[in-house]
Amino acid sequence: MNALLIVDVQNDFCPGGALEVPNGDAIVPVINKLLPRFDTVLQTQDWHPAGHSSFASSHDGKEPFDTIGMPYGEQVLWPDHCVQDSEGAAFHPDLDTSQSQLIIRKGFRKQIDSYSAFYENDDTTSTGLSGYLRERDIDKLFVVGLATDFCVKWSVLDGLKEGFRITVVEDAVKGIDLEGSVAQAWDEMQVAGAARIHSSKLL
Ligand code: VGL
Ligand code: ZN
Repeated sequence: MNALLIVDVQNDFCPGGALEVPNGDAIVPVINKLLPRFDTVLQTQDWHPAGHSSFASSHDGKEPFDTIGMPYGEQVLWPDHCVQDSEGAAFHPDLDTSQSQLIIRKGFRKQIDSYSAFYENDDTTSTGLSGYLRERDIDKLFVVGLATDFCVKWSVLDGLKEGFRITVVEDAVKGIDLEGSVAQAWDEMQVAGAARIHSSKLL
């Protein structure tokens, strides 16, 4: 069984948002068009408490996009974004969320960031998504959303490790692109076994 996984299509990742992805909102109509092709639609929502450890503002002398060593490894520091219950954390108003059957919130533990839909950045704390998919006999995910080089990439790599087949819809993802990180993300995803297609192939 297939499912569509929509990663973090939230106001803060769209133009005008706190951590805007260039043209992030351009994927919204593409995703809406794909929805009728799927019986199962799942979403993730970046959902941080105020003062989250991934925010540069939580660390003296640090600026957004600096990096810092965390107990679980290197962490990029971000502008404050997707704070719980804020407008920035809401889904883009044009995204049709009516078909979404599950929304996985992530990044809600103050001390750990969480890019992937499957595991938090410590690579150990599970979101429970693998179990949900297995119980529902879903073995193949089509992944869309934001950002290609962070939450999309880590969701894809973890999903492959968990044994799911994964296809990334190339015109339904957009990236932040820090020093070539989008091209690198595509490399990593494809080397790990992800397929890449254009949405027109699904319509
Ligand atoms: C994301 C950086 C910080 C993402 C979330 O959705 O790709 N990136 N939090
Ligand atoms: Zn975040």
